[in-house]
Amino acid sequence: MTTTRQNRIITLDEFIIKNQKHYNDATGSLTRLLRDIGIASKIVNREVNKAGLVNILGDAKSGNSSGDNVQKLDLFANQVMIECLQNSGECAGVASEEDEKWTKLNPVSNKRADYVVVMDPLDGSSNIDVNVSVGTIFGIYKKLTKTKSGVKESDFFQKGSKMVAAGYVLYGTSTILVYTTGNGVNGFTLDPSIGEFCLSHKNIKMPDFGIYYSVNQGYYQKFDLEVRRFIDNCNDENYRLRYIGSMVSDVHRSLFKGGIFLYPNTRKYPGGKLRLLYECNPMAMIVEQAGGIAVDCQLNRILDVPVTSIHQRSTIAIGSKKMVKDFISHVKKYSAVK
Ligand code: P6P
Repeated sequence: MTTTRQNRIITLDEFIIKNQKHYNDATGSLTRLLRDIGIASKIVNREVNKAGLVNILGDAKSGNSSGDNVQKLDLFANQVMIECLQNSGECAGVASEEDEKWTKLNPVSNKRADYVVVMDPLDGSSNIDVNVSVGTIFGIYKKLTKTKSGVKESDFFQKGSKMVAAGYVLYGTSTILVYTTGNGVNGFTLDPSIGEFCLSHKNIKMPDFGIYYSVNQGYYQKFDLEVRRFIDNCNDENYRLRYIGSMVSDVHRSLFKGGIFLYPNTRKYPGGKLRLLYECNPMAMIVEQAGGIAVDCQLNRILDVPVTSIHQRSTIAIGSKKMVKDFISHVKKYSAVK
């Protein structure tokens, strides 16, 4: 059967190269970096998919900078991502949820490494042992340090709006890689029969509205009044509560079906639980590029929040334009802090 042009498979590599013209400095560096992240994702996917079969489950008996119990798969994903970024020769340094400090990479070639990467190598890892979706989140910045191989902390302390690319990989019923370089959002589903991420969701646009809201309702009594009133409104409107406990999964659903995901401040996390640098910012760039909105519970645009530490936490309300705007109006109406 001949494959007509419109049905032709477009792999992630082909798509990245084809769209290289959108990158300001189309030197191919960002292209190579994105492709190597794709390779790392395929390796992580292989292990995630057989986690139940290999002695890779269970607690790695160590905690990470967030104090979370670290599953062995977290460590594996972190190691694979760092190795692939090192091999790309395009990445000067990495900041990861799994490492207290950022890591300087020694580019394999003597060329200048222009970028730094921020990442949560395996988000939602508490779900691994019960076969629920987990994900990788990444963001890419052009480094500010002028020297060829130098990298400094300030290279990572850039606002989210300075990212040149952001993306996530969702290891679910299928494995999908969704990314943006600031010119729209595209999704690639892994075809295991050929080992390639293939374009499956072109130019993703987030619905302006949805019937789902996503928040850990178990903390309801600990939320501020304005958040509780917004949740009450969701209940009055008969919205459906969907909460997987994996940010990538919950935001991914909103991206395709519409909805809002909230992680407000609680007594346990007065500044919010999620990390600004490698969770909130990359997801916010993707959602904004798809037509949605991402703010913190003080109504600051997530991508404009100053980054002052690698594991800085943030509150977040992210999702469909109309639903986040409704959240914003509830905060303005009920917030004690005028
Ligand atoms: P809670 C996973 O551990 C994570 O970092 C996010 O992926 C997820 O949205 C959140 O924490 C879940 O937190 O407190 O509801 O279990």
